[in-house]
Amino acid sequence: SSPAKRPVLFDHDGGVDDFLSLLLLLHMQHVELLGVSVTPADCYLENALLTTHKLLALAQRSDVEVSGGNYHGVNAFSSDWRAKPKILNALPSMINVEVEANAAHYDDNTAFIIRQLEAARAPVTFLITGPCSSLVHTLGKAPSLREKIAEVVWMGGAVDVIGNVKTYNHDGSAEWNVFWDPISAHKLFRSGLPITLVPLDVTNTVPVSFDFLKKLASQADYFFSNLAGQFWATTIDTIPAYEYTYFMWDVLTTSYLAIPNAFQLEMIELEVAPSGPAAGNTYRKPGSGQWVKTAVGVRKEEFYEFLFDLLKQN
Ligand code: AGV
Ligand code: CA
Repeated sequence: SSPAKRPVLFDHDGGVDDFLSLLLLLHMQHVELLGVSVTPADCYLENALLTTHKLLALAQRSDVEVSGGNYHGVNAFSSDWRAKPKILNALPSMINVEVEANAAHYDDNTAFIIRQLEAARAPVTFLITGPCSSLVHTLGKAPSLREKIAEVVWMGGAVDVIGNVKTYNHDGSAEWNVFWDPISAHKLFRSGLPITLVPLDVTNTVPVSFDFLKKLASQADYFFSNLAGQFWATTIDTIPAYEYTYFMWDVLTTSYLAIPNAFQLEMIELEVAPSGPAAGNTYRKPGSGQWVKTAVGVRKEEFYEFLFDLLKQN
């Protein structure tokens, strides 16, 4: 008999690498994807729900339930970034994929997450590749369900490196997923949940390079290698276009579920600035008691090999 699969709830925010993460999850042998929740942060929800349903249909997993959120963080992503992933729905491999008529239906993802956690037979891994608001609001409504969560794996933060927020009245110390809703991040760190954080400290070491894309294209006879290559190609025209800044943020975080041993991890006492010029900054605070398992390094070759292998799928 095959070993038990690890149940996973996935909460993403509709960026190109969020969808690449979904694509990986759908092909990980030891993952049982229970449901997908979309937080309307680095996306526009209608487009993100549509892309989510199309990818599920392509992987023949239309049985996986999807829900969208209706909470908007205090620090909005720019509309240029949010609109950009709509291009995914126009790609030749995506545009004619049929989905249910009600696919672009707005829902309350906290009710959805409650339903999913209640139904889960074993504690779930809660993977987040956007802001953590949906999980925090869900547990605010149903605190006892934290017992159904085995681990929170979150792409977020910048601990010993500078952040990627560049905006008015901000000192640049924060990473965007935390900055969007720093209050929720502040609560998450106080929740006592076991958190594994994948911050910019480690994602900065894995940019999306032309060498990587060339090698991926050499195996483009596999449908999902081809599709992933198309997705990554859309990120080359990032905003601003003269400064290519795309990294394997969410893809690295998702890969952690399959290749945890490729990561160097450190238990760190962290804190989040909930407001002010450093809002969303995740920093070391000895004595805070908020121990977070933090990814500080990854064996890059192992990670890239894993991706090439996993994407050999038709
Ligand atoms: O900060 C990284 C997070 C990841 O979850 N997102 C993008 C990834 O999905 C925000 C972000 C930072 N820089 C960006 C971002 C950029 N240049 N374009 C779009 N989103
Ligand atoms: Ca994201």
